[in-house]
Amino acid sequence: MTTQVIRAACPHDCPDTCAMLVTVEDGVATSVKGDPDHPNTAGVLCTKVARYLERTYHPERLLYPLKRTGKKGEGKFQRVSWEEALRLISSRLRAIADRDPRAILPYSYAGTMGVVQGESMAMRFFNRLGASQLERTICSAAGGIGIKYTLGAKMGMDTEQYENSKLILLWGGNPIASNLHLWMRAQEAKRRGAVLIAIDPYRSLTAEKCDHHIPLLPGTDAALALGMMHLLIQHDLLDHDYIENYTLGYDQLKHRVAEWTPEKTAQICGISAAQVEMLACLYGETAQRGDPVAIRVNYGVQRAHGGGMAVRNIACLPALVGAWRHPAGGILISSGETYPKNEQPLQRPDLMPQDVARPQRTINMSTIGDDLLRPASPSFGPAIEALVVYNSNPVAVAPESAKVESGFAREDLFTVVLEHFQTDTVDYADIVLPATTQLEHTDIHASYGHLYIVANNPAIAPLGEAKPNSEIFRLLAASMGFDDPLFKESDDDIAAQAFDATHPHARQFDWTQLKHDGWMKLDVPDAPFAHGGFPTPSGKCEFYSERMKSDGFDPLPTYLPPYESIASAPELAAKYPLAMISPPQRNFLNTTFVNVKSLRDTEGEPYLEMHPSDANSRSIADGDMVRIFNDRGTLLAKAHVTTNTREGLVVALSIWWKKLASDGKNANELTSQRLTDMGRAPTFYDVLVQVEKA
Ligand SMILES: Nc1nc2c(c(=O)[nH]1)N[C@H]1C(S)=C(S)[C@@H](COP(=O)(O)OP(=O)(O)OC[C@H]3O[C@@H](n4cnc5c(=O)[nH]c(N)nc54)[C@H](O)[C@@H]3O)O[C@H]1N2
Ligand SMILES: Nc1nc2c(c(=O)[nH]1)N[C@H]1C(S)=C(S)[C@@H](COP(=O)(O)OP(=O)(O)OC[C@H]3O[C@@H](n4cnc5c(=O)[nH]c(N)nc54)[C@H](O)[C@@H]3O)O[C@H]1N2
Ligand SMILES: [Mo]
Repeated sequence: MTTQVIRAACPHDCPDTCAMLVTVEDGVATSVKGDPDHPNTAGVLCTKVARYLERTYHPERLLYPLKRTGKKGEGKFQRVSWEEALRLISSRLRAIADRDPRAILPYSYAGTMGVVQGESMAMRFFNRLGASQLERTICSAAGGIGIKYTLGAKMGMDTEQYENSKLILLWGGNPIASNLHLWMRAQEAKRRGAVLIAIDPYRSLTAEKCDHHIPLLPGTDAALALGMMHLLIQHDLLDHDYIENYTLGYDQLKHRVAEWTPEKTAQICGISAAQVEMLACLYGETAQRGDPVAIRVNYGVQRAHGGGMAVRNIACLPALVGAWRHPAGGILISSGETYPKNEQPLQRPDLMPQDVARPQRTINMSTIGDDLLRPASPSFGPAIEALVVYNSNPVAVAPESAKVESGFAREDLFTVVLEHFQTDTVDYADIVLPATTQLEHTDIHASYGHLYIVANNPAIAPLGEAKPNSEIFRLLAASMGFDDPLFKESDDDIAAQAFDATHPHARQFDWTQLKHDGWMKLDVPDAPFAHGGFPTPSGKCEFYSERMKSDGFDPLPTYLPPYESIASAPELAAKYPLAMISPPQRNFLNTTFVNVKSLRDTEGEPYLEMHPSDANSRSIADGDMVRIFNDRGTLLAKAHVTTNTREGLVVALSIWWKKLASDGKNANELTSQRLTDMGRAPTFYDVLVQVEKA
């Protein structure tokens, strides 16, 4: 028997991007473990990826190309050869491209976060084709823009430093579920005497374990940050020297936050003035003592109307108290832009045809429901005639499902899906192509949590006739007659170009070495903004932002209420009085892993958490089936009556495969396609519903 241990990377959409060790015996993977030597992974994998073999060797893996035989959505297919599948796809795409290639749309997100199996060969293909561009907004676009206005880039604290913090605000995130290795650092900090505070409308697994929980109303975080700034200034809990040297617009900010008294803040956030005081004073006083104060701001705050502004406001706090002076102080939303990614050579935007009669067209992935149903028009351009979906499950994850499904059900739409499993989206495909999993292909990974580049070596041969995405796009390019040499580059060639080794952060980057070592840390200073140096236009932390002004926003921190809330939409709230959020279940990763039985069994069935007073007034008992509805749709779930939610808030942990739910639906039946203030991102947690006993 031959036994090998292969260095690999977890590919999933999670800030932790774990370094993994895969044991292979006679060509079969027999164990997947966290690399004990990798400082972030520390030998620990989450419950989901610890089951990666169950997913890889799942009896329902797609192993052969398929062609549709039933109606769209029915999920009936017959096996075809790769030659036949490629011929069917290229002849159809060529016919559409001859009329207008912009009628073809790629739809992809972060099923794998790998550079090779993500947007490299695929983007070269779609750019060369002249297809519509996809605006990838579904997750982090609002906060990404918000943080950039204040700090200049998506970068910040090193997650490894959180264990040295003395106060950690976990703001709109549930790291026990979705950023496990940060939670491990937070627990270490707590053992060393730190105070942990969760700011979250819901008592999540994480909030339950923190010292304090501030259960504000969804979509009101921008107001809470304004109220904190008011108090920091009023009580003079400031670092005047830091403000003077490294920030812009303090006087205007001071003027702006004057009206944000604890009472006004509390009223908008649905909490008490004492809670606002406690939060601001703990933050300011800890910093005044010279102790590091840290904020981890996550995705929960971005999924409402004012999500961009909320992140922009929260990002002002560390500079006010001088938290950036310490490696263990500051804020992190994403470390993504610390990596010098080589997008130009990987994606080759220069291949896009320059045709004045057909200017480039961009489609927002978050409004795919509306856009698939839109006819051709001068402002929109051609109707979408073909979709090529990879690394994503839009039928389940995109908002306002009823529209998304009607779009995918169009008989005249040609849909190709590259997948591991027969997802809700695959059910609507004309052609299905089987993709390899992380154990079967090569890749290289950045992270949006830590600061390492992680290599993924293939551990086993592809199962069945599955192929890597990169290879599928190479084959599609060949069958479309694209013969440029860049479509012949291997996965190793692509990985070797992933990062710019002339950039100071990645001077040690060398793919051959990395494949052997498994991972390397970027070369960045411990306290990136200790002496200013913010990548903003002024080089300072911008309380006042000229760029925001020219982009049409208020240049100072402000509060934009949710689209759907009792305070901001009283007429709608009269019909649908309950706010609904649908954050991730611990044992699923978006919709990935929902079909892994052991993980699904842990989560049971779709349920709706509601407060006892909301349940009682509707005669709903724990365990009853309930109907959740609004103007966009209706969903069934089992009621869990619990004080983990606040009055007026219901929580539908997500994201279920629709076909695995009793009514064939999930929470996106109720979400809307309205977009955030910044970044044109979805407002998944800005939703009003009514609930009744089913
Ligand atoms: N297990 C698991 N891990 C994941 C994922 C997963 O699906 N499952 N998804 C991955 C992805 S794609 C992402 S983007 C990240 C997400 O990472 P996080 O943002 O840490 O993840 P969530 O678990 O969604 O936590 C969001 C929290 O925000 C709260 N929240 C909702 N609305 C508001 C609000 O208006 N204000 C505040 N302050 N809080 C609010 C929710 O109750 C929830 O507890 O996690 C990644 N990791
Ligand atoms: N209601 C509600 N909706 C949400 C959210 C929410 O909190 N609430 N969260 C939103 C967020 S943050 C995000 S990021 C999106 C996530 O949306 P998606 O990025 O679409 O994530 P998944 O649902 O996990 O689907 C990824 C798919 O990619 C496939 N895949 C994985 N690796 C590969 C590969 O190598 N090749 C190919 N071809 N396929 C592969 C997986 O099998 C899986 O079916 O959902 C959003 N939708
Ligand atoms: Mo996400």
